[in-house]
Amino acid sequence: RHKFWETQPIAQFKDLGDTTLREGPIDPPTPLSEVKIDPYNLPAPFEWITCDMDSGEMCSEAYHLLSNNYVEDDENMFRFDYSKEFLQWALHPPGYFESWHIGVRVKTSKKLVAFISGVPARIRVRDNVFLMAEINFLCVHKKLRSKRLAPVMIKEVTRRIHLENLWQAAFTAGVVIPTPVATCQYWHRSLNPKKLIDVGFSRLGPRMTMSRTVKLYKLPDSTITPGFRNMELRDVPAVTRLIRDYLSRFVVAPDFDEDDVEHWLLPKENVIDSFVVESPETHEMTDFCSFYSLPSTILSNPNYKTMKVAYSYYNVATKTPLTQLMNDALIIAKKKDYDVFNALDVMENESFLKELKFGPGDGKLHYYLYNHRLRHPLQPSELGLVLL
Ligand code: NHW
Ligand code: EN5
Repeated sequence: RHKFWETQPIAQFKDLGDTTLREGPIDPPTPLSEVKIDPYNLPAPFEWITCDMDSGEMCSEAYHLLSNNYVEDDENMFRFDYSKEFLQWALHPPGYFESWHIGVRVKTSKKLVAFISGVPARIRVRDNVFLMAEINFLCVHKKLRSKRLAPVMIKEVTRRIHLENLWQAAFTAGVVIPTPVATCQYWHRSLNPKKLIDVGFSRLGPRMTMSRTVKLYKLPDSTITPGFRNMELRDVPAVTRLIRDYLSRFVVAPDFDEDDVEHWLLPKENVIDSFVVESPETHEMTDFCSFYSLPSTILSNPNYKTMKVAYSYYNVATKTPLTQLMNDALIIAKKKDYDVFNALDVMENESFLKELKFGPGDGKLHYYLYNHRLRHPLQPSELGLVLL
């Protein structure tokens, strides 16, 4: 059934609920001297490259490969359109390895036809922190699909990660392979319902007119919570404390330090927005919320080419009710001209989704760990991890 995945150190479907299996790493680390030194063989027309994503040209090539060939919804109406600035941000966290940004070119034409990337992250699973790779942006050009290139790319990124002495990885995917750690639901909150309906992203509900729908999704012009403002560099220590304390309650979550928070959570125009609530009286930092920007190309619509989409990222509410905090995030996203606000049912998100008029989408997101076994699958609410 899964000719490739059956050979990999991942929990197999048949292991689920087997209480004799221990939680934790599946294969032990091998001595670095035993890690294969040569890259895996690609079919003859192709060659490996390491992508310097600081180079404008390299980054543009990766951007164009992804914007034309990356993830689509099940009816091929929309395709993710990660921006160049987003890719540079996503691939350059503290301690990144350029060798983990891997391209495949056609030898003769030098055309980039496939990509895969990893970045390092400290991920806590229950009481233990593991140095892991987060894998993302696996993409094979549409014309080269189903030729078993993906397994070679996965083995090559694994080899390069092993060379840095890392032995675990985390990733998410829309497809089911052995074996999800958790399966999450996408939820969507319309901000620009007329456009969303025009492009086929959503539909007019039963017994609804366009004007009733527009009214249903109306939002105030400005945020409600006193002390709500953009996060700034000087907030990094307080936000780190807030986030670390909050994430400690989930089974799987990143172990963020101040450098991580500065990289992953400080606002970056059209990439990441983040906000704090600073008490006007005590100047205490009590709440935090954030969303990242991932537009989608609209495939074949005469009126619109692109849809602006905000994705809920990390949110922490200690004083402001979480629902009110997220409503303020919606207000800002609407003001910034986003068409829709997406969220997964991870962390405590269930608690605000319905009240804030999110509806379930037709997409699911499966979370995976490589070379790490959990005895049972997790509930989405036990996940404190959001991958881009
Ligand atoms: S998920 C997004 C993945 N990308 C896309 O969906 C873009 C559009 N699709 C494509 O480009 C986020 C191709 O369809 C791809 C597959 C390249 C997906 N994850 O080459 P073949 C990520 O980037 C397995 C894992 O013939 P193809 C996460 C499939 O099950 N495996 O297919 C990436 C089959 O194996 P099986 C996937 O359609 C995580 C084999 O690939 C997969 O031409 C990567 C077929 O290969 C997916 N999303 O190319 C794993 N999609 O055993 C990282 C298909 O079933 C693991 N497959 O026969 C950790 C590594 C690091 C470890 C470090 C210690
Ligand atoms: C790795 N980091 O299917 C990520 N999106 O629901 C890779 N559906 O947008 C894995 N099909 O339901 C990505 N509108 C896996 C997801 C791939 C993309 C995907 C889904 C998520 C999506 C939309 C559009 C569907 C178009 C036809 C959808 C309904 C919205 C409606 C708004 C009003 C309230 C009810 C819901």
